[in-house]
Amino acid sequence: MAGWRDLRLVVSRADVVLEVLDARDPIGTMSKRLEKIVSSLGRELILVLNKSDLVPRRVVEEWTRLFRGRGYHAVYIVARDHKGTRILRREIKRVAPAFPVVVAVVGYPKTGKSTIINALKGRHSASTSPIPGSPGYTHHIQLYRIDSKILMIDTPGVIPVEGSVLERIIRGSSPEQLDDPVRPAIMLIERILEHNPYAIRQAYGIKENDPVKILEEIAKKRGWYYKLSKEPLIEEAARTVIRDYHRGKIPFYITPDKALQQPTRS
Ligand SMILES: Nc1nc2c(ncn2[C@@H]2O[C@H](COP(=O)(O)OP(=O)(O)OP(=O)(O)O)[C@@H](O)[C@H]2O)c(=O)[nH]1
Ligand SMILES: [Mg+2]
Repeated sequence: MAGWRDLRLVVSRADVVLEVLDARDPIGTMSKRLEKIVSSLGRELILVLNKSDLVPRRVVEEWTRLFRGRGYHAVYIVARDHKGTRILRREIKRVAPAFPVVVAVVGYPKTGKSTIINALKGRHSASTSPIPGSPGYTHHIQLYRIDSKILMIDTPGVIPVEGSVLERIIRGSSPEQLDDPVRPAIMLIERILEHNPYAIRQAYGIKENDPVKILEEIAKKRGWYYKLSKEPLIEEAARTVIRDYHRGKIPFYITPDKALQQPTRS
């Protein structure tokens, strides 16, 4: 995982930065620190709300309006289905100070950065090359040619995950790497149920409301038990919940009015 210095280096190489947010939880996936770096270096910033297929259109439009009202450039897309890519490309060209423009795609893990680049590349050109003259982390960063006017930088794992304890745990490492997936999975389930009381029922057909019982039920349904004690293997169920959340299998999203009622997350 790279650090803030690497992020600064990436931003300094770009003219425009796309901050990729998860449309299900845009505030929870924003990085104030990234935005400070972008503005201190005088670069252009565009918020890209990705995965909007997982959110009703009126909600993602409300989010976009709210961000624009706060002075951001903002667009929403479904990178996976190549939806909204034309608008995004137009927005990039609108804010570009000069051409060819170099665009860094930055955001928390699994927000869809690489998918965005692939969607914009389309069938045209896949030619890539490392950024010339870059030391360390940025040496490995690839430059993608989108068209004759746009070059893009993909940045895997460049934002150190801040935000809530939950965000740090579920986005900081893959569910397979977590020593204790149960605690973050419980926090995640609580957060999901707070915003959609039916989410677990819809995703797994389980009617429980207690997070530990939910994990037990998931393990039982899949036949996951400890060999010796024959207790349900809730660790595996916990990993499944985190993975399903990233994949969008659990119906969950936050509306702007709810997010604005909540105190700023620490
Ligand atoms: N539902 C939905 N899923 C998406 C969308 N875009 C990307 N994904 C999925 O999100 C997951 C992560 O996508 P990536 O493009 O690998 O995300 P990334 O930000 O490059 O991830 P890292 O490089 O690991 O930080 C994949 O399973 C994608 O299929 C989208 O618009 N809608
Ligand atoms: Mg990636």
